[in-house]
Amino acid sequence: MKAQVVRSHQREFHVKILESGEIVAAKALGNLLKKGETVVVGDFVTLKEVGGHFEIHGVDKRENEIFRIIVREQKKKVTAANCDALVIVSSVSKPAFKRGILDRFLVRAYQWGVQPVIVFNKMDEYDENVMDIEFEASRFKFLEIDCFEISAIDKNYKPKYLKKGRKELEQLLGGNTALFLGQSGVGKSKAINSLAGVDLKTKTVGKGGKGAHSTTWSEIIDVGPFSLIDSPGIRSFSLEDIDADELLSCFPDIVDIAVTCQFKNCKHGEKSKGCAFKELDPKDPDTKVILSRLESYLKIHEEISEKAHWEKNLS
Ligand SMILES: Nc1nc2c(ncn2[C@@H]2O[C@H](COP(=O)(O)OP(=O)(O)OP(=O)(O)O)[C@@H](O)[C@H]2O)c(=O)[nH]1
Ligand SMILES: [Mg+2]
Ligand SMILES: [Zn+2]
Repeated sequence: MKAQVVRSHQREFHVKILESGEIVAAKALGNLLKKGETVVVGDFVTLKEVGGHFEIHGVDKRENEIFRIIVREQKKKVTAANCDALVIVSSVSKPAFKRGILDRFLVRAYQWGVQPVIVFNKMDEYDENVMDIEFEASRFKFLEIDCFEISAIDKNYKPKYLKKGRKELEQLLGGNTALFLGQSGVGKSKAINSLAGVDLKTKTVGKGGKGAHSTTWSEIIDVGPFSLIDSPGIRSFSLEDIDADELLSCFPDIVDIAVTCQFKNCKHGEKSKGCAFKELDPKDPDTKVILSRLESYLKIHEEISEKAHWEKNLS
């Protein structure tokens, strides 16, 4: 029979039998995990009942994978599969909003091939003097990414700055399996609790505004109208496993302009001759948006190129 993995913990799994909706514990056949293959949350599997126990006998081809390459081991580590949407959560108060981090999560979304949406959380603590949510959301207009403003602790919070809030987010999630991603402490678990009406563990943000980890492994929460996957906050924002040449394709809004630069190998820097980004009309508000995305791109590009250089020097 067919089932979907809804929870994984080391070698133990919980799977949902598709036909009955029943959730049962199952073990994966040893050779399934030995071949370097993994069984992860979201996987559709073939389940067999053997002597009163359930065994996972095979994993279906995945629609997409949430993964990282462990550079040192040249290995791909998959943590979830078959996600319809990636909900990137950021906080507008504590931990402080960081534009660069949001852009880094977006790079991952494009690398994985999963449609991202952005949720600005903790709007009950929003302060216009600290950040400009309208500008931050406008940075994604050329990517056509939906942005939502919510408060995970106040269900009645109505959107004031963007057009979309909790109601629209729930609509978008309808029928989908969405993976929640974001820095530790931004309120992923809290938001899922609030959307799903369940009680996942959350933890108080420490004095420094740095979130303390409280989510340790992934599971799918079946809410009925939609399914949500919580994930531990990512501490390391390193994109070192992404190729410097591959990075541009993870900035679809930048690519369109970059291909019109005079020279194919244009670095898009201050002094780059014939660079299309320098031709943009400084009076056009869209220019500010594009240049701010370019800034992120250049920063990440420099970082991953340096890394490659450093590694080359070692060998
Ligand atoms: N004021 C306010 N606090 C919130 C909101 N959402 C979450 N919090 C608080 O922020 C803290 C962290 O929330 P969590 O949901 O545990 O954060 P997380 O993103 O799941 O963190 P990790 O599991 O560590 O990755 C908790 O103290 C929450 O109560 C919100 O909308 N407004
Ligand atoms: Mg959490
Ligand atoms: Zn250029």
